[in-house]
Amino acid sequence: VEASIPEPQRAAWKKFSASEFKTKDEFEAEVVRHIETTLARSLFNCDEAAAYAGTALAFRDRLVIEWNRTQQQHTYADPKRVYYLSLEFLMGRALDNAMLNVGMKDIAKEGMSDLGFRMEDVIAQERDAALGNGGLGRLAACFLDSLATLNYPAWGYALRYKYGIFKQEIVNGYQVEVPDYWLDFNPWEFPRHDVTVDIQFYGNVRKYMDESGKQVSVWENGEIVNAVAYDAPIPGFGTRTTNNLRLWSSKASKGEFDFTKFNSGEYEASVADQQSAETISAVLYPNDSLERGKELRLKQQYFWCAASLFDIVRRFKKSKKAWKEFPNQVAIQLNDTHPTLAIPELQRILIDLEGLEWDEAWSIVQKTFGYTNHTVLPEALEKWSVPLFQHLLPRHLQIIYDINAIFLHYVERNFPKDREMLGRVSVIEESQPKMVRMAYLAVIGSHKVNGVAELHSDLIKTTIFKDFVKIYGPDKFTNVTNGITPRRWLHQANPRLSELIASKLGGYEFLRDLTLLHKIEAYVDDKDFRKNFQEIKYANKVRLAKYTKEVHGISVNPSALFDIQVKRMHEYKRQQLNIFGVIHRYLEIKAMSPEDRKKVQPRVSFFGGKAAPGYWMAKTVIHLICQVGEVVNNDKDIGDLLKVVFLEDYNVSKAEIIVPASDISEHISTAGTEASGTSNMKFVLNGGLVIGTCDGANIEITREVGEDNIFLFGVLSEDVEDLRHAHFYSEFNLDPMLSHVFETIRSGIFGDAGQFSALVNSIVEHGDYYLVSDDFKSYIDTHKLIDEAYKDQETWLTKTITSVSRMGFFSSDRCIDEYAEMIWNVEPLTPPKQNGA
Ligand code: NBY
Repeated sequence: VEASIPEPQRAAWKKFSASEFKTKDEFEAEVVRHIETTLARSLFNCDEAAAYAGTALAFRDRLVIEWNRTQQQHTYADPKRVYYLSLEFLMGRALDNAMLNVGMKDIAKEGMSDLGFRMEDVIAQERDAALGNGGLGRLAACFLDSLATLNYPAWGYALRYKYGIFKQEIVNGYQVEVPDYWLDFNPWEFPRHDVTVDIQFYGNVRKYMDESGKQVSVWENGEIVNAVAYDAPIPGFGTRTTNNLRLWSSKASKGEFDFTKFNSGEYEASVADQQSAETISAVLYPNDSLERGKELRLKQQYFWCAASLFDIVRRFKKSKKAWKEFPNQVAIQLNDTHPTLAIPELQRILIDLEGLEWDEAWSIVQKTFGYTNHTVLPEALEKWSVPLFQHLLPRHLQIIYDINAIFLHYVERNFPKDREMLGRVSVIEESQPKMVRMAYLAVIGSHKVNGVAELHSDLIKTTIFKDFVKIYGPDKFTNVTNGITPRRWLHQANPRLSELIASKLGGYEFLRDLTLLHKIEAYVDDKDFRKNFQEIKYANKVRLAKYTKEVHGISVNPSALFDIQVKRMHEYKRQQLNIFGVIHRYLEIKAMSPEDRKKVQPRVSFFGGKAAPGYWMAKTVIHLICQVGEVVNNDKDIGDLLKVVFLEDYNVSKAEIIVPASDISEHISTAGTEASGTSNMKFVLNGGLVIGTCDGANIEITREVGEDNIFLFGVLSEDVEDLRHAHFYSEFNLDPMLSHVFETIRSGIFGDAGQFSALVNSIVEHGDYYLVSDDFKSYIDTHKLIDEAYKDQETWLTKTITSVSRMGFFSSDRCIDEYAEMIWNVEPLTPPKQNGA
């Protein structure tokens, strides 16, 4: 490539090519230059926002240099690449992460102080990039961090939503949703106005025979929307590799205006067309577990899949390799079923546009895709109505019917005795209207399907994909237990703990190989280490207490046991079980003599999480938590013995304050419903213990840390079906403690009881689907054990240190290496040494 550029120009470029700041002075010079010239501000009007912008731009320059270098290296070496297709990337803030990954935070901190600012305040100026709902989106973000850190040539593809997940305000104890317009100032993205793709919708399919007698399909007419690429650099930790996250933004295809309309006097109409095109990437759907079948959502999915595949295919074609090499150059991972349209889209590109035969194309498709399932909840499985599909994507519907016909034919030949099977496994559900089952299409079009924790991966094989295991054999299905990046979730969120660990392990290598943590188990009896460890936990609790006071006006005692449940609000996650437990605790304390109260272990119960805007039951639970807080926090009998806090607008940056401050965190889903959970890992890694059910990754956490270091309770997943059944067919006996809780709610002390009746009735009258009544007693008993255990601070400390030292397995680096080996078949591409390039 370089040889094509004449020597004099090459020399000039080399001479003036941008370089990275290396010293504090150079850093300050860059910040001041950016503030004065890029932002056109000065010493006299430089506030914290400007200091943030200057710092971000200085680091961005560094990132861009390595980003360009990485992409050039990848273009030149042309290795097999991984493409992670996810409609969500819950990235949080970028600056702190960039400073730590590049390794210049200390220098920057001193530089900022010279310029009159505190780094924490500067970092806090950044808005979260909140392009996700919850665990699925955050997992994608952790994966990008690991992919770059491990030097895998990888790209993420998503949508550039104008509005991320809504901001949650609590007004009079109710959730109110406020739009999150986050793009006012975003130094981390680079518009690529030259990288665009035209995306087609609607229209019709014309079929004809060409000269050779081959049947040809042409998708014609309809509407064109333009996709514009926006790129963000993803730096690895302690490596020069800087990967790319490409976000697509939608735009009217004829540029600013439709000039025919414009010239014929339809100015408003032409602007309206433009806005309708821009609507496609306007907003992230805020449902984390319910598919609502909205046309705009399907449009988003196709827009994003088509743009990404066009881009991937364009890159592949530059290498001039034969099509059969495609799966050796490209691995595409589908993060849940949201990108399943990529399967028929690639088939369409290969047969309609590139002229491949069906079978050859289909074999390429199957080898290219892998599909990760994140849920077994029936209401979360994506289905699209056939008439909607026909209208929006007529050619894709034909291709899906063909895929299905060939598949069903295969099933029929191999399972001639099981006639029912055809209806069960068909991609088309024979309902009114007919529906396309996206998960089945994803299974059929991929070479591997994985669940996200052992139990979950077992469950998908025995429930939703049972028939597919018979059809394809068990090897198509595998497990990759989720992980988290220790860079953000230890080093960044808990710098003092990271430093303490580094002081014992002789450096920060554990952040690149988290299994090294096992070596700190040797210090579990070391007096100084224990003291420091405990002191850091206390300081993190003080930080959360301060935040709680400042933001919510509630004083909490940092010496109390901090009990935290933060995650999306959902009946299956059972925040209702938690708040019923809190009410029970309150009633118990109220009933005690002053003498007995002295023996009570003081607690603060923290909750946080967003409810999907249309999910009334989840909103009711938020309201109950807030109302219970009002009563308990103002009850003079109770004082510091119990506080209840609902932390508003839980998000990634708040998690970085909340997670390191727990003594106990709650992961209490009905067994078999939480695919993995990932915050459970974050809490334990930061020196907290878990109360949890035998569900998702709790089971593997138990295996790693040992049964003595976790508080498990509740029914097992294999018993859930029978218990549900029993609620309808035998007498429904409520535990007297739970009855008392319900009576108290009905008494109206937490406000108008009417608003909580649907919640209580879902248990006492409508079958208690999530088994709150079955698990209530063992939940309460387990909290008693926790109170007792916490009183013995020495033993508690031993449990937490031991647990931290055994969390090495849960790094997303381990997880990404497993994907690379078992699913993608890709190798890392090591960057050149700093000066040997
Ligand atoms: O994915 C979560 C699982 O509940 C959790 O157990 C797991 O640890 C995590 C990572 O594997 N799933 C999740 O967060 N799902 C969503 O956010 C989501 C978002 C959108 C839709 C469905 C689910 N949707 O249908 O639009």
